[in-house]
Amino acid sequence: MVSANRLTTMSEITRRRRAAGRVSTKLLGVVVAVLVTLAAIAWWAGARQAASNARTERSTCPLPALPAGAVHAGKVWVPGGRFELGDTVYREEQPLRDTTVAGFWMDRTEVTNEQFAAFVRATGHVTTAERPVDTAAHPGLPPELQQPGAVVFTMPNDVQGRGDLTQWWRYVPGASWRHPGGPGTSIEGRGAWPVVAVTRDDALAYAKWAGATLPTEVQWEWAARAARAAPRPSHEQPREANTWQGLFPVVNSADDGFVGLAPVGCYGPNALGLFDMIGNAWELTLDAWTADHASASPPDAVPADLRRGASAQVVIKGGSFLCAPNYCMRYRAGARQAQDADLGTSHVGFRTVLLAPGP
Ligand SMILES: [Ca+2]
Repeated sequence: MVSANRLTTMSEITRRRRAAGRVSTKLLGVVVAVLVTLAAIAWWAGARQAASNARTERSTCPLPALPAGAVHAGKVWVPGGRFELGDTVYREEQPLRDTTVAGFWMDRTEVTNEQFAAFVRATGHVTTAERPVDTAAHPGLPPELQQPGAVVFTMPNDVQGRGDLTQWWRYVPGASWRHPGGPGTSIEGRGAWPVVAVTRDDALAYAKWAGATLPTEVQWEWAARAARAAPRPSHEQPREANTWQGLFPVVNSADDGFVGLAPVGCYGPNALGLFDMIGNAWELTLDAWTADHASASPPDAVPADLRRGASAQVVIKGGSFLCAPNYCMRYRAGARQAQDADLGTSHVGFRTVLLAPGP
Protein backbone atom coordinates (compact mmCIF):
# COMPACT_ATOMS: atom_id res chain seq x y z
CA MET A 1 0.00 0.00 0.00
CA VAL A 2 1.31 3.40 -0.88
CA SER A 3 1.56 5.71 2.10
CA ALA A 4 0.00 9.16 2.23
CA ASN A 5 3.47 10.65 2.60
CA ARG A 6 4.69 8.82 -0.46
CA LEU A 7 1.62 9.93 -2.39
CA THR A 8 2.25 13.48 -1.28
CA THR A 9 5.90 13.18 -2.28
CA MET A 10 5.01 11.78 -5.70
CA SER A 11 2.42 14.50 -6.19
CA GLU A 12 5.02 17.06 -5.29
CA ILE A 13 7.53 15.54 -7.69
CA THR A 14 4.88 15.48 -10.42
CA ARG A 15 3.94 19.07 -9.65
CA ARG A 16 7.55 20.16 -9.68
CA ARG A 17 8.22 18.24 -12.89
CA ARG A 18 5.19 19.85 -14.50
CA ALA A 19 6.29 23.23 -13.25
CA ALA A 20 9.80 22.57 -14.50
CA GLY A 21 8.29 21.45 -17.80
CA ARG A 22 6.32 24.66 -18.03
CA VAL A 23 9.46 26.65 -17.28
CA SER A 24 11.40 24.62 -19.89
CA THR A 25 8.64 25.12 -22.41
CA LYS A 26 8.56 28.83 -21.63
CA LEU A 27 12.34 29.00 -21.80
CA LEU A 28 12.36 27.13 -25.10
CA GLY A 29 9.70 29.48 -26.39
CA VAL A 30 11.78 32.50 -25.39
CA VAL A 31 14.92 31.02 -26.97
CA VAL A 32 13.06 30.27 -30.21
CA ALA A 33 11.55 33.75 -30.23
CA VAL A 34 14.98 35.32 -29.70
CA LEU A 35 16.51 33.19 -32.46
CA VAL A 36 13.68 34.02 -34.86
CA THR A 37 14.06 37.72 -34.02
CA LEU A 38 17.82 37.58 -34.52
CA ALA A 39 17.38 35.75 -37.82
CA ALA A 40 14.82 38.33 -38.93
CA ILE A 41 17.15 41.18 -37.94
CA ALA A 42 20.06 39.53 -39.79
CA TRP A 43 17.89 39.01 -42.88
CA TRP A 44 16.59 42.59 -42.68
CA ALA A 45 20.11 43.97 -42.23
CA GLY A 46 21.37 41.85 -45.13
CA ALA A 47 18.49 42.92 -47.34
CA ARG A 48 19.06 46.58 -46.40
CA GLN A 49 22.77 46.23 -47.15
CA ALA A 50 22.09 44.57 -50.49
CA ALA A 51 19.49 47.21 -51.31
CA SER A 52 21.92 49.94 -50.29
CA ASN A 53 24.68 48.43 -52.40
CA ALA A 54 22.27 48.04 -55.30
CA ARG A 55 21.28 51.73 -55.04
CA THR A 56 24.90 52.72 -55.45
CA GLU A 57 25.41 50.59 -58.56
CA ARG A 58 26.97 52.50 -61.43
CA SER A 59 25.52 52.47 -64.94
CA THR A 60 28.87 52.85 -66.69
CA CYS A 61 32.50 52.44 -65.72
CA PRO A 62 34.78 54.57 -67.91
CA LEU A 63 37.61 52.61 -69.48
CA PRO A 64 41.20 53.89 -69.59
CA ALA A 65 42.98 54.54 -72.87
CA LEU A 66 44.08 51.41 -74.68
CA PRO A 67 47.68 50.26 -74.06
CA ALA A 68 50.30 51.62 -76.45
CA GLY A 69 50.52 49.52 -79.60
CA ALA A 70 46.87 48.48 -79.56
CA VAL A 71 45.95 48.77 -83.23
CA HIS A 72 42.66 46.86 -83.18
CA ALA A 73 39.74 48.74 -81.67
CA GLY A 74 38.92 47.61 -78.15
CA LYS A 75 41.43 44.77 -78.21
CA VAL A 76 44.68 44.12 -76.39
CA TRP A 77 47.54 41.86 -77.47
CA VAL A 78 47.95 38.57 -75.64
CA PRO A 79 51.48 37.24 -76.30
CA GLY A 80 51.94 33.51 -76.83
CA GLY A 81 53.53 31.15 -74.33
CA ARG A 82 53.48 27.78 -72.63
CA PHE A 83 51.63 26.87 -69.43
CA GLU A 84 49.74 24.18 -67.58
CA LEU A 85 46.08 24.35 -68.56
CA GLY A 86 43.61 23.65 -65.76
CA ASP A 87 43.48 23.81 -61.99
CA THR A 88 43.03 21.47 -59.04
CA VAL A 89 39.73 22.44 -57.35
CA TYR A 90 37.15 20.50 -59.38
CA ARG A 91 37.41 17.26 -61.30
CA GLU A 92 36.55 18.80 -64.67
CA GLU A 93 39.57 21.16 -64.61
CA GLN A 94 42.02 18.28 -64.13
CA PRO A 95 44.51 16.86 -64.96
CA LEU A 96 46.82 19.81 -65.59
CA ARG A 97 47.90 19.76 -69.22
CA ASP A 98 51.08 21.18 -70.68
CA THR A 99 49.87 23.59 -73.36
CA THR A 100 51.39 25.95 -75.90
CA VAL A 101 49.48 28.91 -77.26
CA ALA A 102 50.27 31.45 -79.99
CA GLY A 103 49.66 35.17 -79.49
CA PHE A 104 46.32 36.78 -80.39
CA TRP A 105 44.24 39.93 -79.89
CA MET A 106 41.35 39.87 -77.46
CA ASP A 107 38.47 42.22 -76.61
CA ARG A 108 39.40 43.91 -73.36
CA THR A 109 35.78 43.71 -72.18
CA GLU A 110 32.85 41.41 -72.61
CA VAL A 111 30.71 42.35 -75.62
CA THR A 112 28.14 44.86 -74.40
CA ASN A 113 24.43 45.28 -75.10
CA GLU A 114 25.27 48.42 -77.05
CA GLN A 115 27.78 46.58 -79.25
CA PHE A 116 25.42 43.66 -79.77
CA ALA A 117 22.56 46.02 -80.62
CA ALA A 118 24.74 47.62 -83.33
CA PHE A 119 25.34 44.14 -84.78
CA VAL A 120 21.62 43.33 -84.74
CA ARG A 121 20.75 46.66 -86.39
CA ALA A 122 23.33 46.05 -89.11
CA THR A 123 22.51 42.42 -89.83
CA GLY A 124 18.94 41.80 -88.67
CA HIS A 125 20.22 38.87 -86.64
CA VAL A 126 17.55 37.13 -84.59
CA THR A 127 19.05 35.33 -81.62
CA THR A 128 18.42 31.71 -80.73
CA ALA A 129 16.34 32.73 -77.71
CA GLU A 130 14.05 34.79 -79.94
CA ARG A 131 13.46 32.05 -82.51
CA PRO A 132 11.00 29.15 -82.43
CA VAL A 133 12.55 26.10 -80.86
CA ASP A 134 13.52 23.38 -83.33
CA THR A 135 11.30 20.61 -81.98
CA ALA A 136 12.61 18.21 -84.64
CA ALA A 137 16.07 18.57 -83.14
CA HIS A 138 14.66 18.34 -79.63
CA PRO A 139 11.72 15.92 -79.67
CA GLY A 140 9.63 15.41 -76.57
CA LEU A 141 10.05 18.85 -75.04
CA PRO A 142 7.27 19.98 -72.68
CA PRO A 143 5.22 22.90 -74.13
CA GLU A 144 6.88 25.63 -72.04
CA LEU A 145 10.33 24.63 -73.33
CA GLN A 146 9.08 24.78 -76.92
CA GLN A 147 8.49 28.50 -76.67
CA PRO A 148 11.28 30.98 -77.50
CA GLY A 149 13.05 31.97 -74.31
CA ALA A 150 16.07 31.62 -72.09
CA VAL A 151 17.09 30.42 -68.66
CA VAL A 152 16.91 33.10 -65.94
CA PHE A 153 18.36 33.18 -62.44
CA THR A 154 15.78 34.04 -59.78
CA MET A 155 16.94 34.43 -56.20
CA PRO A 156 14.89 32.08 -54.02
CA ASN A 157 13.73 32.89 -50.48
CA ASP A 158 14.65 29.43 -49.31
CA VAL A 159 16.18 26.26 -50.72
CA GLN A 160 16.06 22.59 -49.85
CA GLY A 161 19.71 21.73 -50.28
CA ARG A 162 21.66 22.87 -53.32
CA GLY A 163 21.34 19.76 -55.43
CA ASP A 164 18.29 20.92 -57.37
CA LEU A 165 19.34 23.84 -59.58
CA THR A 166 15.76 24.46 -60.68
CA GLN A 167 15.21 26.13 -57.29
CA TRP A 168 16.96 29.20 -58.72
CA TRP A 169 17.10 28.60 -62.48
CA ARG A 170 13.95 28.79 -64.60
CA TYR A 171 13.30 28.59 -68.30
CA VAL A 172 11.39 31.80 -69.03
CA PRO A 173 9.49 32.11 -72.33
CA GLY A 174 10.16 35.58 -73.74
CA ALA A 175 13.55 35.98 -72.05
CA SER A 176 16.30 37.05 -74.46
CA TRP A 177 19.21 39.47 -74.72
CA ARG A 178 16.65 42.29 -75.01
CA HIS A 179 14.75 41.03 -71.96
CA PRO A 180 17.37 39.18 -69.92
CA GLY A 181 15.08 38.79 -66.90
CA GLY A 182 12.09 37.81 -69.03
CA PRO A 183 9.09 39.81 -70.31
CA GLY A 184 8.80 43.10 -68.43
CA THR A 185 12.57 43.50 -68.08
CA SER A 186 14.74 45.40 -70.53
CA ILE A 187 18.25 46.60 -71.26
CA GLU A 188 17.15 50.24 -71.27
CA GLY A 189 20.00 52.22 -69.76
CA ARG A 190 22.16 49.12 -69.73
CA GLY A 191 24.13 49.62 -72.92
CA ALA A 192 27.39 49.15 -71.04
CA TRP A 193 26.32 45.82 -69.50
CA PRO A 194 27.56 42.57 -71.04
CA VAL A 195 25.08 41.05 -73.46
CA VAL A 196 23.69 37.78 -72.07
CA ALA A 197 21.16 35.11 -73.01
CA VAL A 198 23.07 34.60 -76.24
CA THR A 199 24.15 31.24 -77.60
CA ARG A 200 27.32 30.13 -79.35
CA ASP A 201 25.65 30.65 -82.75
CA ASP A 202 24.75 34.22 -81.77
CA ALA A 203 28.25 34.88 -80.49
CA LEU A 204 29.84 33.42 -83.62
CA ALA A 205 27.56 35.52 -85.84
CA TYR A 206 28.56 38.64 -83.94
CA ALA A 207 32.24 37.70 -84.12
CA LYS A 208 32.04 37.11 -87.88
CA TRP A 209 30.36 40.48 -88.36
CA ALA A 210 33.13 42.08 -86.29
CA GLY A 211 35.84 40.32 -88.33
CA ALA A 212 36.85 38.18 -85.36
CA THR A 213 36.10 34.81 -83.78
CA LEU A 214 35.53 33.32 -80.36
CA PRO A 215 38.45 32.29 -78.15
CA THR A 216 39.31 28.67 -77.59
CA GLU A 217 39.39 27.49 -74.00
CA VAL A 218 43.20 27.54 -74.10
CA GLN A 219 43.33 31.10 -75.44
CA TRP A 220 40.77 32.27 -72.92
CA GLU A 221 42.52 30.70 -69.93
CA TRP A 222 45.95 31.94 -71.01
CA ALA A 223 44.57 35.48 -71.36
CA ALA A 224 42.86 35.27 -67.96
CA ARG A 225 46.25 34.33 -66.50
CA ALA A 226 47.63 37.50 -68.11
CA ALA A 227 49.94 35.33 -70.25
CA ARG A 228 51.83 34.16 -67.19
CA ALA A 229 52.89 30.55 -66.78
CA ALA A 230 53.52 30.84 -63.04
CA PRO A 231 52.76 31.06 -60.25
CA ARG A 232 49.49 29.16 -60.21
CA PRO A 233 46.60 31.60 -59.65
CA SER A 234 45.02 31.82 -56.22
CA HIS A 235 41.93 29.81 -55.32
CA GLU A 236 40.62 32.65 -53.15
CA GLN A 237 37.53 34.62 -54.09
CA PRO A 238 38.93 37.61 -56.00
CA ARG A 239 38.30 41.17 -54.84
CA GLU A 240 38.61 42.76 -58.27
CA ALA A 241 35.70 40.91 -59.83
CA ASN A 242 31.91 40.83 -59.74
CA THR A 243 31.13 37.63 -57.85
CA TRP A 244 28.71 36.70 -55.01
CA GLN A 245 29.28 37.64 -51.38
CA GLY A 246 27.08 35.83 -48.87
CA LEU A 247 25.41 32.46 -48.76
CA PHE A 248 24.45 31.44 -52.31
CA PRO A 249 21.66 31.42 -53.41
CA VAL A 250 19.68 33.05 -50.59
CA VAL A 251 21.91 35.83 -49.17
CA ASN A 252 23.65 38.27 -51.52
CA SER A 253 25.26 41.17 -49.64
CA ALA A 254 26.72 42.62 -52.88
CA ASP A 255 29.80 43.89 -51.03
CA ASP A 256 31.45 44.24 -54.45
CA GLY A 257 28.84 46.86 -55.42
CA PHE A 258 26.60 44.76 -57.66
CA VAL A 259 23.77 42.35 -56.89
CA GLY A 260 23.60 41.10 -60.47
CA LEU A 261 25.56 41.88 -63.61
CA ALA A 262 27.75 44.98 -63.69
CA PRO A 263 28.65 47.28 -66.58
CA VAL A 264 31.89 46.14 -68.18
CA GLY A 265 35.13 47.52 -66.79
CA CYS A 266 34.06 48.29 -63.21
CA TYR A 267 36.86 46.24 -61.66
CA GLY A 268 40.59 46.52 -62.10
CA PRO A 269 42.00 44.90 -65.26
CA ASN A 270 44.56 42.12 -65.25
CA ALA A 271 48.17 42.81 -66.22
CA LEU A 272 47.31 42.70 -69.94
CA GLY A 273 44.52 45.27 -69.58
CA LEU A 274 41.67 42.73 -69.83
CA PHE A 275 38.59 43.52 -67.72
CA ASP A 276 36.13 41.12 -66.07
CA MET A 277 37.85 37.95 -67.25
CA ILE A 278 36.78 36.62 -63.88
CA GLY A 279 33.22 37.12 -62.69
CA ASN A 280 30.36 39.23 -64.09
CA ALA A 281 29.26 37.01 -67.02
CA TRP A 282 30.51 33.56 -67.99
CA GLU A 283 32.12 33.67 -71.44
CA LEU A 284 31.48 31.31 -74.33
CA THR A 285 34.39 29.57 -76.03
CA LEU A 286 34.74 27.61 -79.27
CA ASP A 287 35.43 24.36 -77.47
CA ALA A 288 32.99 21.48 -77.17
CA TRP A 289 32.57 20.36 -73.57
CA THR A 290 34.72 17.55 -72.26
CA ALA A 291 34.41 15.90 -68.85
CA ASP A 292 37.98 16.87 -67.97
CA HIS A 293 41.29 17.67 -69.61
CA ALA A 294 42.02 14.01 -70.30
CA SER A 295 38.70 12.78 -71.63
CA ALA A 296 36.52 13.65 -74.58
CA SER A 297 33.27 12.21 -73.23
CA PRO A 298 30.70 14.90 -72.47
CA PRO A 299 29.00 14.63 -69.08
CA ASP A 300 25.38 15.46 -68.36
CA ALA A 301 26.21 18.62 -66.43
CA VAL A 302 22.96 20.50 -66.97
CA PRO A 303 19.72 19.28 -65.33
CA ALA A 304 17.57 17.45 -67.84
CA ASP A 305 14.59 19.72 -67.28
CA LEU A 306 16.65 22.79 -68.24
CA ARG A 307 18.00 21.18 -71.39
CA ARG A 308 16.50 21.28 -74.82
CA GLY A 309 16.92 17.61 -75.47
CA ALA A 310 20.34 16.20 -76.19
CA SER A 311 21.94 19.40 -77.42
CA ALA A 312 25.67 19.82 -77.71
CA GLN A 313 27.49 21.51 -74.88
CA VAL A 314 30.34 23.98 -74.99
CA VAL A 315 32.96 25.17 -72.53
CA ILE A 316 32.31 28.46 -70.75
CA LYS A 317 34.98 30.22 -68.69
CA GLY A 318 35.49 32.82 -65.98
CA GLY A 319 32.56 32.36 -63.63
CA SER A 320 29.86 34.96 -63.09
CA PHE A 321 28.22 37.23 -60.54
CA LEU A 322 26.68 34.04 -59.13
CA CYS A 323 29.96 32.38 -58.10
CA ALA A 324 30.33 32.16 -54.31
CA PRO A 325 32.76 30.43 -51.95
CA ASN A 326 29.98 28.12 -50.71
CA TYR A 327 28.91 27.20 -54.21
CA CYS A 328 30.68 27.19 -57.58
CA MET A 329 34.20 28.39 -56.76
CA ARG A 330 34.71 28.98 -60.45
CA TYR A 331 36.00 32.54 -60.18
CA ARG A 332 39.37 31.24 -61.43
CA ALA A 333 41.13 31.19 -64.78
CA GLY A 334 41.46 27.40 -64.70
CA ALA A 335 37.81 26.75 -63.86
CA ARG A 336 35.33 25.69 -66.54
CA GLN A 337 31.69 24.76 -66.91
CA ALA A 338 29.40 23.17 -69.48
CA GLN A 339 26.75 25.20 -71.26
CA ASP A 340 24.15 23.94 -73.71
CA ALA A 341 25.23 25.34 -77.08
CA ASP A 342 21.72 26.44 -78.08
CA LEU A 343 20.38 27.68 -74.75
CA GLY A 344 20.59 31.34 -73.73
CA THR A 345 21.20 31.95 -70.03
CA SER A 346 21.11 35.16 -67.99
CA HIS A 347 24.70 34.86 -66.76
CA VAL A 348 26.45 33.84 -70.00
CA GLY A 349 28.00 36.29 -72.47
CA PHE A 350 31.19 36.37 -74.54
CA ARG A 351 34.11 38.34 -75.94
CA THR A 352 35.93 37.90 -79.23
CA VAL A 353 39.52 37.32 -80.34
CA LEU A 354 41.37 38.27 -83.49
CA LEU A 355 44.08 36.07 -84.95
CA ALA A 356 46.42 38.68 -86.45
CA PRO A 357 50.07 39.64 -86.12
CA GLY A 358 51.08 41.27 -82.85
CA PRO A 359 52.17 44.87 -82.37
CA1 LIG B 1 28.36 40.90 -57.01
